[in-house]
Amino acid sequence: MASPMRFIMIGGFLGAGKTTTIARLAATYQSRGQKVGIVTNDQAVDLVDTHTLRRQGFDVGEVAGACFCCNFNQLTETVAALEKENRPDVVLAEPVGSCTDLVATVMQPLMHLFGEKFPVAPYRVILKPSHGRRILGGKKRAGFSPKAAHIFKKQLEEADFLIINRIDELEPTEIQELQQLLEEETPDTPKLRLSAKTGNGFEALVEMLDKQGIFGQRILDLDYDIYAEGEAELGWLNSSLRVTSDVPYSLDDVLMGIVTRLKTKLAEADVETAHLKTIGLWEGFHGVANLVSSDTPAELSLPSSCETKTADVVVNARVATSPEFLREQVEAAVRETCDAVGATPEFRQTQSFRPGRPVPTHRYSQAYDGK
Ligand SMILES: Nc1nc2c(ncn2[C@@H]2O[C@H](COP(=O)(O)OP(=O)(O)OP(=O)(O)O)[C@@H](O)[C@H]2O)c(=O)[nH]1
Ligand SMILES: [Mg+2]
Repeated sequence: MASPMRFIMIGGFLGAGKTTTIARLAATYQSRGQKVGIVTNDQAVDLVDTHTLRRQGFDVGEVAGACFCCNFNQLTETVAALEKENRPDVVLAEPVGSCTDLVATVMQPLMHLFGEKFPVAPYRVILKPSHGRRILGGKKRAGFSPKAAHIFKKQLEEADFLIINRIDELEPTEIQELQQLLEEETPDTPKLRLSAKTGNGFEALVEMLDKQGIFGQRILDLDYDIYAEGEAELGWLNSSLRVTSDVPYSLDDVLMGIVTRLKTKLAEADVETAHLKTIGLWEGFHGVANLVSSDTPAELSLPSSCETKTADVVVNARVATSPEFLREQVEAAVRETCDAVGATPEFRQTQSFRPGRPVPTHRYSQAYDGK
């Protein structure tokens, strides 16, 4: 039999740092001589994450149109396709950031149905400090409704271990405060501190993921009505467009222009952003801009340094508002940004909706005992 492919799933709320962590993990495993395959996931097509990871040279398969739990077979087929192409030693999987109950619906079925083929690593969930502080701290204006905040907490509850991310920008007292909030919520779960951006804390993470043992046993007690209603409070938008001009423009100005204008528009409407991300692609260049919360600045997380007359741009937005309003705001932000640099946008495809009720392919209500 071929050697097993280790399956590592990295969970966490929208914008927590999953893709950034996966890219760093993939590079780490490759430097050890291991082959890596990545599976991205979204409720719609045109994923910024898939483009971001492919542009970094990784083998990426995509489950687009439904989350892993509701399309379990597509997850295993996508892994099989990666296997056929260039058999990975490690498969890194990123679930949708508004999903929970992944132990019962993904890890348990994988262990039961494919255990020998895919030994499963500890399930790791990343804490997003901006929303973590507000939601776990019980702040009145946490940004999301109690039902959406419930999903955030349930994600933490099912983890084998937790990561406090973005320590590069947190004061020691802020890290301590987050650690304390997590201890109150999940006293029995080991916790690590990490900067997915700088790599600080990464060795401990890799060591933790290398652990052998029985993981993915924390099956949630979850009310699917609350879960579905919490998820449906988010407006979801994926849009792809081409931006052209007679004279070269700065691709980074376009990416940051879109995100900064959207930040202002959404703040004026008093709606909370879970994650706005946009990637610009042209020939060998790519750049990414993000906004992860209403109370943090827009960021050019990856400059393209590209001056061009043409580029393809993909916008993914997850915001606590209606999909119609979100679409209007995204289109307005794109048009205003293009006007400002003297370019013209041509929208190619836009999907904008509220996530539907999760209906898992499998759901294990008890942990599989290995028999
Ligand atoms: N300062 C800092 N920024 C980070 C860190 N990790 C991630 N980010 C930034 O946070 C933003 C979101 O990161 P992603 O890795 O895309 O988050 P994600 O969890 O994959 O987001 P979704 O796929 O939308 O749920 C990006 O702008 C990253 O550059 C970190 O450790 N420190
Ligand atoms: Mg991601």
